[in-house]
Amino acid sequence: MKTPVFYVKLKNMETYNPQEIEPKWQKYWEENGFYKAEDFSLPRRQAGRKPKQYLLLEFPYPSGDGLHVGHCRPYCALDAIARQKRMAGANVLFPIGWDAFGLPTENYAIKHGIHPSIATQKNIANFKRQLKNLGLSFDWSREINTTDPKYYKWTQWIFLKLLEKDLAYQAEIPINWCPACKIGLANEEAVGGACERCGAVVERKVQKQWMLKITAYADRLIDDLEGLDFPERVKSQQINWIGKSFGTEIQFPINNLSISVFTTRADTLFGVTAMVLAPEHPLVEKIVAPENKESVKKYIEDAKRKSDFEREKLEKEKTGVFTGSFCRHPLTDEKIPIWIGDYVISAYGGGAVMMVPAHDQRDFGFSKKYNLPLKIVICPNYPEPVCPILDKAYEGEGHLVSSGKFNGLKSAEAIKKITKELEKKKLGKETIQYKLRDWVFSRQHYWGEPIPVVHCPKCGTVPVSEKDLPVELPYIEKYQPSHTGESPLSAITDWVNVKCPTCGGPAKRETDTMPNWAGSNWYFMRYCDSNNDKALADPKKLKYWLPVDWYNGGMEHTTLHLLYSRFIYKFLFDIKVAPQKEPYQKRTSHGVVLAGDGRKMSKSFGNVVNPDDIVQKYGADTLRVYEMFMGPFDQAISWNEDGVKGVARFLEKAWKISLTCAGNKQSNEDILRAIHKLNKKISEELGQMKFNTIIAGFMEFVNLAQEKPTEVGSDAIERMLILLSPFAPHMAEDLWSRLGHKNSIFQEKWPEYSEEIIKKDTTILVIQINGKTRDTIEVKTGISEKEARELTLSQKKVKTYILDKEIKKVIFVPGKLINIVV
Ligand code: ANZ
Ligand code: ZN
Repeated sequence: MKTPVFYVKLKNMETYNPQEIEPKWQKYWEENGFYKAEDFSLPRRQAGRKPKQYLLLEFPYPSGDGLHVGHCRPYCALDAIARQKRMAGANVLFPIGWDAFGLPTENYAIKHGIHPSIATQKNIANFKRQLKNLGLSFDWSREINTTDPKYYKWTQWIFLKLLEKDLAYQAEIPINWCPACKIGLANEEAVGGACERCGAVVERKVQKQWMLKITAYADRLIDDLEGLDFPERVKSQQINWIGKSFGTEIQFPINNLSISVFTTRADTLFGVTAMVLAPEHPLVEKIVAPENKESVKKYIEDAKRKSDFEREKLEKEKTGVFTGSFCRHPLTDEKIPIWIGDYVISAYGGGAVMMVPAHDQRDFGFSKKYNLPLKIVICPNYPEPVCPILDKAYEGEGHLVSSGKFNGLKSAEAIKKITKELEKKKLGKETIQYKLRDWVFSRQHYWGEPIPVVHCPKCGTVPVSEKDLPVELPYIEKYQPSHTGESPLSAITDWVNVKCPTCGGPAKRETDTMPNWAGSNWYFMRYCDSNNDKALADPKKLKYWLPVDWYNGGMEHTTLHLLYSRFIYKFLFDIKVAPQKEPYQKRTSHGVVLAGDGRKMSKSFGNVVNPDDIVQKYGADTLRVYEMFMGPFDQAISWNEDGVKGVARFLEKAWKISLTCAGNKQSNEDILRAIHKLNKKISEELGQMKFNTIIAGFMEFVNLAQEKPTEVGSDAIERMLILLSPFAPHMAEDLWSRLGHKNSIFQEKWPEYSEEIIKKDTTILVIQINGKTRDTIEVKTGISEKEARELTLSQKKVKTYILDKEIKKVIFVPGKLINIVV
C-alpha cells in the first residue's frame, strides 16, 4: 500500500473545500484497494482470521433518469456500516451491480429508437459515475450486470435445473391483455385495470406460459422464517402472501358431478343457503339452465373485463347471477341454488364458495342484494336462544344450533366432527389451502433472458443442453411488441429456427423471455465469485460468504423479491449449490425520500433532486451526512434544502475545530467524557441504523468543542475524526492527513470507549488557601472557574479561613485544584 498524500505542516487556516479533496481521496482509496473483499482463499493469514461480513443492498435498475437522492440514502447508510465494520476488523463484502433487463429500458428504447443494450450501457456508465462521486466503498472488482451473457448464462442454467426437477412447466393461464396495443402486460403495467401505455381497459387472455412451482416450497418458506433477523412486519408479509389456511374440502353433489368447495368454517355447513361459482368455473357451462344461458353469458363477459384487482376489492358490492340449477347439501340432501359471482376467485379452493350469509359478511351482502334466505347456525351465547338477525353477519365462533345431531357442540369441535362425518360419506376431507400461486415466469418481451428450450414437433419441449448456454439474445432492430401476443423474438426466423437438440430435426426456439426477477433472484450469489465461467460460483467461496449477513432494501421488495429469491435459494440448496437453506440472515428496510413538496420524486412532477447537483454545490460528504440526518432511517421523509445547508455548516464547524484544536495536548475531562459518550453511542446505535441521532450527537459534540476550544485536545479530535469517517469519509481522511498521519484513517482501528470515563461525572477539587490544602470538595467535571470560585467561597470551612480578608488572586487548575490567595 502506498503512503497517502499528507500535509506535513498543519495549515490552520485552510478552508474546507470538498470539491478539491473529494476526487483526490476517491482516487486514492480505489487505487489502494481499500474496498476489496478478500476471498478466504487469498492470504489466509490476513483475511481468513477476520470474521466475514457480507453487506448487501438491492442492486439498482440503471434507468435513463440516473440516480436520485432517494437511491443514495440506503447506499450511504450501508456504506457507513461497511466502513465501520472494516475498521472494527471484519473482512467486508460490499458489492454492487446492475439489474438491467426489463421493461423500462425496453420502453425507453422503443420511444427513443436506441437499442436496449446501448441504452443500458449508457445508463450504467452514468449510474457508475454518480455512485463513484459519492465515495461509496463498493468492491467494484465484483461488479455484475444481469444483461451480460456471461451472467445470464447462469440464470438460464438455474432454469434448466428447475426444468430437470419438474419445477418449471407450461400451462394455459390468463394474462393481462391490452386489446388496443395488442400486447400482454405485466401486472405493474396494468395497475387499476388500465393499460399503462394507452389507458385502454385491460382484458384477460388465456395464453401458454412458463410457470415455476413455488407452491412446492410454501411450507418451508413459512417455517424457515423462524430464526431470521427480519422485522416482524416483513415476516408477516411473507406469511400472508403465502396464505396458508387449514380447513375442509366439501363436495356438493349435482347429478353425477360434484362441486368442490373449501371452507375454514365447516361448523357452518347447516347454514348454507346457496353455492357461488367463479365465472371461470369449468362446471358453469354444463349446469346452466337453458332459460338462464343469456344472463349468465352476459355476466361472464362483464367479469372477463375486470381485473383481479377490481374483483377482489373488499369494499366493492358483490354481484352475481343465478344459473337456474341446484346442487344437494352433502349432509341434509336439501336443494341448494347455484349462483355465479365474480368475487369468487377461480384459482382458490376449487373456485367455489358455500354461501353462509348469517356468518360471513360477504355472503350476507350478497344475500341481501338478491333477497336470498338466511339461516343462523352459530349461537354466541348458548344456551340462550339466538336473536333474530340482523344488520350484520355474526362471524365469530359459538355453539351450533339448527344443525341436527351437531347441535350444542362448540365451533372447533363441530369442525372436527362434521369433517369426520363428511369423510365417512366420501364427501369431504381435511385440507390445507395456500393463497400462493405458482409463479408465471414468461414474458412476451424482448429485453429479458431467453428461456433456454426448444420446441420440436417430434420430441416436444427439449431443454437446450448446458454446454450450449448461454442462449444469447439476438441483436435485433425491431423489438416492438408483435401484436399477436408473442414475443418480438418470434419474428427473428433465423434465430427461432434451430435443430432439435435431441433428434436433430427442424425445431423452434422458445421466444418468451424471463421476467425481471430472474436475474435478481440469485445475484448476491454471483458477487461471491463474479468472474467464474465454470460455475455459477465456486462452492467454497459461496460457503465462505453466504448467507448474506445483512440485506437492506425497500419495503416495496419485502414481499415478492424476498419470497422469490428465498425460493430459488432453497431450490439451489436442495441441488447442493447453495450452502444453506436461507440466503439472508438479517433484513432491514429504508424509508423513501420524498420531494420537497411531499410527493414522490418523479420526472413527471419535475421535483427530482439529482445528487450530482448537491455534490457539486456542497460536496459528497454533506450529501452523505444529510441523507443520514434527515430523519429516522426506516421512515419516509421529505427532502429539504435548508437541512442540507445546516449539515454543510456543521461540517465546516467540525473542520475548523479540528484544525484549531489538533495542536492542543490533552482534552479536559468534560471533553473527554463527551467524546467517549459519542463513541459509545455510535458503536451501539450504528447496528440499529439510528443514523439521525448519531449525527445529532456529532453536532452536539462539535458545539461543545466550539464553546471551549482551548480544552479540546488532539486526543478528542482524532477520536472524533475516526468516528466521523464512516459518514464523511473524505473530510475525515483529509483532516487525518493534515494532522500529519502517514496512514489512511481507514487503517485505524475502530476505537473502544471507556465506561469509566463516561461514568465519571464529578471530580474532587482540592481547595487551598494561600497554597495550603485546607479542604476538598466534589464538583461536577468540567466546572468553570467562575462556578468553582463561587462554590469554594460558599464553603463553611473556607469562610472561617478567609473571614473578611481581601481576595487577591484565585488560581484555578481545572479538574484539580483551586487556590485562594488572600
Ligand atoms: C363458508 C364460510 C362460512 C366461510 C363462514 C367463512 C365464514 P381463507 O382464510 O382466506 O382461506 N372462500 C373459499 N374459496 C374461495 C374462493 N375461491 N374465492 C373467494 N372466497 C373463497 O378463507 C377461506 C374462506 O373463504 C372459506 O370459508 C370461504 O368462505 C371463502 F361463516 O366457507 B368460507
Ligand atoms: Zn426433436
